[in-house]
Amino acid sequence: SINAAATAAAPPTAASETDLILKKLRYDFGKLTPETPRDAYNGAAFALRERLIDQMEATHEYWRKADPKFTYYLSAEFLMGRSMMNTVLNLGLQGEYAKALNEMGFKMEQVAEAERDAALGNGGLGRLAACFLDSMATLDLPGWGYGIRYKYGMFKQLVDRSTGYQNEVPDIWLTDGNPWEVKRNDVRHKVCFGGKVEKKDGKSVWIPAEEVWAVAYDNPVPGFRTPTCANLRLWDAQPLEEFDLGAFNAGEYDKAMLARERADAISAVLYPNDATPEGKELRLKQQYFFVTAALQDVLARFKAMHGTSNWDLLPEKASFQLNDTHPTMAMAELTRLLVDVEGLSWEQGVKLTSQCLNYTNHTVMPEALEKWPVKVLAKMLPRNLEIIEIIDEGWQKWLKEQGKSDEEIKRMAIIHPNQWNPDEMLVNMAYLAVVCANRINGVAAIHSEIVKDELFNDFYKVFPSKFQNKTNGVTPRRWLNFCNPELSALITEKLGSDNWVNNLEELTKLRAFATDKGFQEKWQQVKRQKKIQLAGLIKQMFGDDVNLDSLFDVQIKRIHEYKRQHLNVFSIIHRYKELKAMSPEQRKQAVPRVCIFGGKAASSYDIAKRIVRLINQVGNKLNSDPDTKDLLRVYFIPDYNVSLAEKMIPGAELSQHISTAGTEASGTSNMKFQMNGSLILGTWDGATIEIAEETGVDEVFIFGVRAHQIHELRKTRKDLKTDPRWDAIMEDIKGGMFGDAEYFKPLVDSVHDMNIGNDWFLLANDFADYMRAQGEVDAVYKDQSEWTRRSIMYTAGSGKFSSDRTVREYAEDVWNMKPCRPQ
Ligand code: DL6
Repeated sequence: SINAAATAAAPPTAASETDLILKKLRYDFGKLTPETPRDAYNGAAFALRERLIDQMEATHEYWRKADPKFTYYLSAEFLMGRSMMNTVLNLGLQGEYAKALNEMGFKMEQVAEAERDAALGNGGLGRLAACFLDSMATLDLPGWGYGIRYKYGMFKQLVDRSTGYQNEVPDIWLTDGNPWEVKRNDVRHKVCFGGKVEKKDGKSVWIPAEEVWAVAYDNPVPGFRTPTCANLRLWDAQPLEEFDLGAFNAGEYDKAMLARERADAISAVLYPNDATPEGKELRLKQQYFFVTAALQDVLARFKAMHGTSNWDLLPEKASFQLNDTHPTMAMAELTRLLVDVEGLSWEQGVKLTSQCLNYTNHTVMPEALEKWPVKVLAKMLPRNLEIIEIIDEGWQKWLKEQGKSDEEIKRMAIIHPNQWNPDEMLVNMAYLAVVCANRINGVAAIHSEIVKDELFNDFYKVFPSKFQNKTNGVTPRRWLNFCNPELSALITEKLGSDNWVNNLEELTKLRAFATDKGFQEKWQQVKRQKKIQLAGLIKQMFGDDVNLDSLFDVQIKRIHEYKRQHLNVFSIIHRYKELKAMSPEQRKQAVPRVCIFGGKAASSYDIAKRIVRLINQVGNKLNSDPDTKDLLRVYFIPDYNVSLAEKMIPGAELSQHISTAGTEASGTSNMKFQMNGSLILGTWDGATIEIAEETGVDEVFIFGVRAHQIHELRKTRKDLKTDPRWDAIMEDIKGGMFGDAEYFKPLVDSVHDMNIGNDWFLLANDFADYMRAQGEVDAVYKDQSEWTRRSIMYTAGSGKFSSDRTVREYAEDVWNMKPCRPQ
């Protein structure tokens, strides 16, 4: 709303933050004063962006001169969440911005709420990548992230309140503009697809059928209390020719736009991490697209610095971390670029590739370990396929020379028949990565053992020194300091400084105060405050007031059978029935609970969607039952994302991490909850085991079978005599206690009817011990002093789980690089 008189007013000079914000608002948005929080956000964000760009440019100028070794983090997902508060706080500008926004009539928190989440990730894997970037910048480690600038992020989850169904709609996150990125029109690389490979003078020459541009968008990543500002470079696909005028003039309008549409599709949407055949080709295209763009970019930088005759220097200057199998086409692509484009010998190309590339495995789920049909690769990336074939041939030959049996060689072949369809040959991308990578790691101690002993055991026996563990971590800036300022202030007051934000191990000093009554009281007051805020969110979303004396019990993560949200909801059903059977006097002794869930089910994951609906339907029944509603509530928070996590985690008193032992590679929300003093109800799985070791195994409510028992238990599951309470719950659901018995039948059958499902994730085996642990939770909660002591012990034990520690370990053991702080 520009009015003529106002526009004629003298433009503000950028002397103060207020002036800068108003100037941005005026010239970029045509507004003289911010009328809404979104206006204030626009002004503030674009003002901050200028500082970020200055800092990023200064960092890169410094690094160009200092020429340190770089690490490039290649990931199909970066779950960055919101940027404004992170920027303000990392740059140390909270005072200035709070004041400036106040002068305009806004609170900073309210303005921050106007930002949309950048949800370019499914869950833990993408969020880990975001935490690592924060830590790399904070530790002054020269590092860049590379990924895709998806036009549509992770889908928006809608939940129909009355029926409980999940629906998905696109997440159109860029409509209002994105102040946190800079388009680099001049930074672009050609990406080719399809066509054929021809032999010329004994060399393979790829004649592609389709070409697009990968155009760079830079997203500055500021470190905390350092001048270092790293970069996340995301690629957008653009057609080489915007539009075919010849076709247009001939009236073929669709054909005229075809190139644009095909390019658009590549960077259009982040796929949900399920295992559907649909879109497989497009997914491969996406993966190759960002991988080759990143590699070309790095090689161009290397050549600019070191020329074209110093290729042996490459491993001293560049290390790549491949985040799961998604970017593992890099193994063939770097060889292709070095050999076919730069003219290196095959031997040198392959050697440099394996010196520079490292692979992190994030899952043992076979469906998530990508395998590409040879047919698809032949059509889309014929030269890469040829390279993989040569690598595989050499690999098998080498294995033979090492005396491996035919059976072993068959098991370790990179290209092998599809287990379910022997006529189809597949390229096993994880095997390719393991064969070619310099280092391979899992993401928690138990997971790394499984990687060595089961998943890649044959390979581990061949090169044991390649394998490592790097237990995950999360950034304490976002996940404690920023999302829980109240607890952070209390910690800082007690420890006498806030050095812990950069050195989380300092939190161990809190152990000395865990039984101090005065400190416990202050700790409880903070938790109460955070519970009030979380209750406010429930009120805002559902219109309900919840009993603040209830135990706030939270399970937030992607919905998956292995994560076992259904085990949680089954136990809630049992609790409900117990409460119903109690007399009013007995009920007075019960510990009230508010059970809060959040998480998206992949759109084509049928059972996961049924779990979402069951949680909602249980909530619908329980929350309106006058006998129990003061003692037990269930809420499913729709569209769970990073900014909701920032609100839910600090308010939680208990969090559940109840995956079947050996299935959750690490988990990272468990670390965030621990930092915020939430107790954990969990299984012997992923990083929960290490959290228990750090906190004290007796402090954690831990239950269930161990990973090494799983194989045997699966074989004998059909003979298991199930707990009568379990049987009753199954009958209740099948009997329609929560409506739509037909709809819930497949879910119940999957864990209960051994003729139909097989309870692969062993819910029934763990049920009784889970109920025991739940009883222990209630008993400890009745003793608030003991509960608070444990809560302090959790935070005190969380130092290990800072991503600063994880990234430092990667830098030392994998990347072999040192910090380089701009002076
Ligand atoms: O390492 C980050 C994160 C772990 O904490 C989770 O336990 C694990 O499930 C997740 N893995 C994936 C891999 N998925 N795919 N596709 O998301 O990684």
